[in-house]
Amino acid sequence: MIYNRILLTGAAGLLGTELRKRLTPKVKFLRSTDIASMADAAPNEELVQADLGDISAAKNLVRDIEAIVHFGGISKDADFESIHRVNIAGFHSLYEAARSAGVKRVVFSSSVHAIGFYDQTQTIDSGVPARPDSNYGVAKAFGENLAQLFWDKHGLETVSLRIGSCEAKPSTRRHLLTWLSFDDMWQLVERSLTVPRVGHTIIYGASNNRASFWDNRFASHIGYRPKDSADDYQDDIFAADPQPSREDVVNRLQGGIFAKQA
Ligand code: 15L
Repeated sequence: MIYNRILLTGAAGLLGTELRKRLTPKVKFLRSTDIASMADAAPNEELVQADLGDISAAKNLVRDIEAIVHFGGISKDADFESIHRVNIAGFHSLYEAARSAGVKRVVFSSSVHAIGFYDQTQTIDSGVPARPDSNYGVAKAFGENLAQLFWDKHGLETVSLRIGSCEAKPSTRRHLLTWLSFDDMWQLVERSLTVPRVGHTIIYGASNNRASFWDNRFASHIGYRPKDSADDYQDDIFAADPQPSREDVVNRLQGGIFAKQA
């Protein structure tokens, strides 16, 4: 790890909780933040309860920080006002504060929903235009563009991880394509904080799933080698859902249910 003073946003969430456990033994100092309360700070950890949509909070969060693992914000689709306040205006404030404070790198949890309108039969790399499937997806695409701007203009590096379905285990047909295990998610974050130069790199966050529709060749410099695979759960998933219909958006588009009209 080349960074020792890290801010983790979204620290009380499912992935944030996994990251807290794995980051604290690896860094000198971790500042963990979330809008929800967090318990049991490690000896090298500071807990700060804060709302990322409160644009005055960002300056305090990034003080003396070298890198940000940015997994915070609203984690599903919502009305545009809420998404705008937290995942667009809030994220912009965080980047502005980060740049002023001299933060070197951000690892940003982007999402499959930035490209959710691609069909599940299409193989795409990280150079394709965004095709967001929801307000949430629009904000993820915005976040990736923000990261690009701050790299091009200010030299602040970001790895945008287009995370598929990061859960303890895969349970649906779509997960056979999108699943990311917690261990592989951690490998992605650790690699993103270790590789000497990333500029702005977009990488798909999926385990080694045979049916995957994602091609990560533009991000090979990250050195990500997924160890897990949704294939190991295939028999149970096929048995539970023997005849999936392509009429159902969940089985047709990469973003699944997020692409369904509200
Ligand atoms: C996401 O981005 C969500 O945060 C998560 O809850 C899942 O819905 C995931 O996408 C997915 O599409 O499986």
